[in-house]
Amino acid sequence: AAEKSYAAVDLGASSGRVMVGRVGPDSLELAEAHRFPNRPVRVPEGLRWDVLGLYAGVLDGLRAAGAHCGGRLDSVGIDSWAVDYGLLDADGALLGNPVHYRDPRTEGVAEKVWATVPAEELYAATGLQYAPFNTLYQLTAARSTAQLDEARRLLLMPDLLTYWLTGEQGTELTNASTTQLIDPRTRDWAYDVASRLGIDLDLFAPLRQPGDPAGLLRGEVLEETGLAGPVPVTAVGSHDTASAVAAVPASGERFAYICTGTWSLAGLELDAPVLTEESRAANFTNELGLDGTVRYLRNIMGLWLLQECVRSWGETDLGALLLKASKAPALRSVVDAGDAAFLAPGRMPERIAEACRLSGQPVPESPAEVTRCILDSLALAHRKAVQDAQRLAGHAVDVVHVVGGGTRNALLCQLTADACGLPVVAGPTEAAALGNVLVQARAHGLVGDLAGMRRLLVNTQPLTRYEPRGGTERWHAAQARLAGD
Ligand code: ADP
Ligand code: LRH
Repeated sequence: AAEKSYAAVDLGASSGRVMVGRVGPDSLELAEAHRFPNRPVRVPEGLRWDVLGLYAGVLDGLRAAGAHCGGRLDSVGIDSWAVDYGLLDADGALLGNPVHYRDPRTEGVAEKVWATVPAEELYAATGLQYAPFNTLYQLTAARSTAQLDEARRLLLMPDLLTYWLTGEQGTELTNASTTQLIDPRTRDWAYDVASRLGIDLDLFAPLRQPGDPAGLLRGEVLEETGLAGPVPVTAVGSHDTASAVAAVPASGERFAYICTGTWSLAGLELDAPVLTEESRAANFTNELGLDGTVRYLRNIMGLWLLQECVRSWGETDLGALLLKASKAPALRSVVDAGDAAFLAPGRMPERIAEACRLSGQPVPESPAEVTRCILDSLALAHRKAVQDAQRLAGHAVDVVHVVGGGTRNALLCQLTADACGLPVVAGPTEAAALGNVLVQARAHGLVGDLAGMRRLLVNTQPLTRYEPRGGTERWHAAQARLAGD
């Protein structure tokens, strides 16, 4: 048949899902086969991912996906959050639970790294923004631990799950670019940085490009999922943000994007990295995208701030909370949503209140007021990232595409349009899964280049447009308040 069925496994920091994409030359439909929570676990040694639970969720999801298409899948692709990894011993067995990027083990580690490779040189060589959880810092924090000493192989999360499904090992490039061990100009390892920091690149499996074959589902997996073999696994843009950016339904080049979920990743798609000192100071990252593109963006704390508040309030009705927040006074208090001080879990309403108090603003009291403060702050951070990226890259835009779970939050989309003073086009919500599906379809010759993928999205996916309502000077003033001007 001209139409094919692909399973996209998309693991976000808050939930995992297995989606089924049906793709034809002019059609693209996405259905959810299975969704499961992704709950980090705190054990005595720190914060860990429940990787076996996630793998079980993937198997359940593949079974459900098969049921959607008569037991026949044309291929499977996996993407997940960045930077984290599992270590394998000489027999290929997993050593311990993968460490969560919010684990505090990397505190104070960057300074040690910079004593060997100064921060300026590191940026010039890797183009990656400073984040304490970059794999480079995680590996430095783990130096001389029994586990790392024992390790013979390191697999990033999507590569680890691919290995369990197929028995084959690789390191997919877009996600590898978040390790801070890749040179964004050569799109190959940053050999010099690694050797100066004593990081053994042989730990990594050979690089794979999005679209490369990544093996066949093992017999045992076919048995467990009821799928009819052979089912190939295809490397996709395995960094969830790379897949999401591939699925931004843009026409032309004058667009910014914001991938909103647990994080907000806001920036531009470029042909070449921006490695200037100014860009480093502004904490912009150059991650690698499809087809030689660079994802030039800034990490903003995102809906994590709200997730953590909702968790601490025990609130279950997000819709009602957002409705109340839409009626709360606008721009009363804002916090710096880019501040790494919000990275760790716990006590989020108190930490937000404290930040407002310290910057001399009214302290939000009710859940509706705190929620409004978070959404205003996110919109403000979106504005700043979109403005800074245009200036630093010399690349102007006239539309902002918002994709990911945050597109369900109409207030956030409208505030983002207002703050940026630009129209926002919201959707698709499951952008990462769509980008994942489209790269598989492309590997099978069903769709063309990135522009062709995007045309198909524009023609098939429901999108919502938000026009800016004016009043950008109020956002400018809020930004000044934050900077203490
Ligand atoms: P991730 O992939 O990082 O796990 P998602 O893209 O799934 O994140 O986005 C999750 C976020 O989407 C939640 O934190 C929540 O704020 C928002 N969201 C999900 N459903 C709704 C909804 N019905 N209304 C408003 N916001 C929602
Ligand atoms: C979003 C994401 C983001 C990374 C973070 C660790 O899920 O992949 O792009 O910076 O997780």
